[in-house]
Amino acid sequence: MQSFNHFLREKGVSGELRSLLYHIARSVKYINFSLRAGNTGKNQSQNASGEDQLKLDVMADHIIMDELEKSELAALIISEEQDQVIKFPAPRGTFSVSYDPLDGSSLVDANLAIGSIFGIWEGDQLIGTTGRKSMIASCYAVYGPRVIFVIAVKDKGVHQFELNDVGEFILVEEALHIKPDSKYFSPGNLRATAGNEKYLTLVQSWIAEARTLRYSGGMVPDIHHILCKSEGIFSYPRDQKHEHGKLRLLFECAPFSLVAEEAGGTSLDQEGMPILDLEISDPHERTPIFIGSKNDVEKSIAVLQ
Ligand code: AHM
Ligand code: MG
Repeated sequence: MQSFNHFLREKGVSGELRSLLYHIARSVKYINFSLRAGNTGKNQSQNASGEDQLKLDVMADHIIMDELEKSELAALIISEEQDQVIKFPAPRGTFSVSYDPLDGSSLVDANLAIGSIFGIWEGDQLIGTTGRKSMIASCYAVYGPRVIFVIAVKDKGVHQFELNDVGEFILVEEALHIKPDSKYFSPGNLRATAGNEKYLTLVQSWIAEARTLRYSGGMVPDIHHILCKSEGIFSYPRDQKHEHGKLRLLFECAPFSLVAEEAGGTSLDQEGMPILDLEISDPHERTPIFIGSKNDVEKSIAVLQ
């Protein structure tokens, strides 16, 4: 039984990064409690992208913000639920954290699995950099029947932890791996097939190959499924109304792209550019994403050109 702090210390992860991850993990425990006990209703407010917020979206955002402030390790944070970046006054650390406090909140009423996603960046400048240059770690939590916490550290792999009954995250699987070819598919934004024959052809080819469909409508459990089974592809292309798709570069796509690459998979935009090489021009910018088994993702992009 190894706690994540002990495990990461053995892997040579710095004390500062472990401490930041400890605070993130603490916020995950409080969010998990709020999900079980809190009010699942609407908040009568909208986030930076003009989407309706649940009370739980706002609560999760505040829990993370407070915990990151207490850590004194983050210089700057930016949340999917807030318009502006927040710069913490001194004493503060050298990391920036981008996060989606409650991804898949439209699934809360249906009681499907949802998650939180975090990107950890070096320095206090996100605009103008790329995930490849500045992201040093990312992590996500899956709130399902069990609470799972997955951490990717640059050049140190992807590792899965599970919350036990006494509130500790214990290692359950080391060095998660994504194989190059897969028999699963998780086709997001199928609405795009209405205006994009190439995406229709791609989805039909997955059906013709008799692949197994695994799609829940939540990016976190859908991509976590790929990590668990060591194979799969998740897609979320642009459509006529949304020229950059729906999913956000800083809060969702870049953190998961580090996870995918560290596990031996890949993550590309619709033109085949690695998501980790996209330059950040706006905190709330979006990008189409194709992520998972390397050969599947590359073949998919070829079909879409
Ligand atoms: P959210 O951050 O507002 O919850 O939106 C992100 C979620 C993803 O988890 C999921 O892949 C996607 O929205 C599904 O959206 P849609 O059903 O509109 O295609
Ligand atoms: Mg989200």
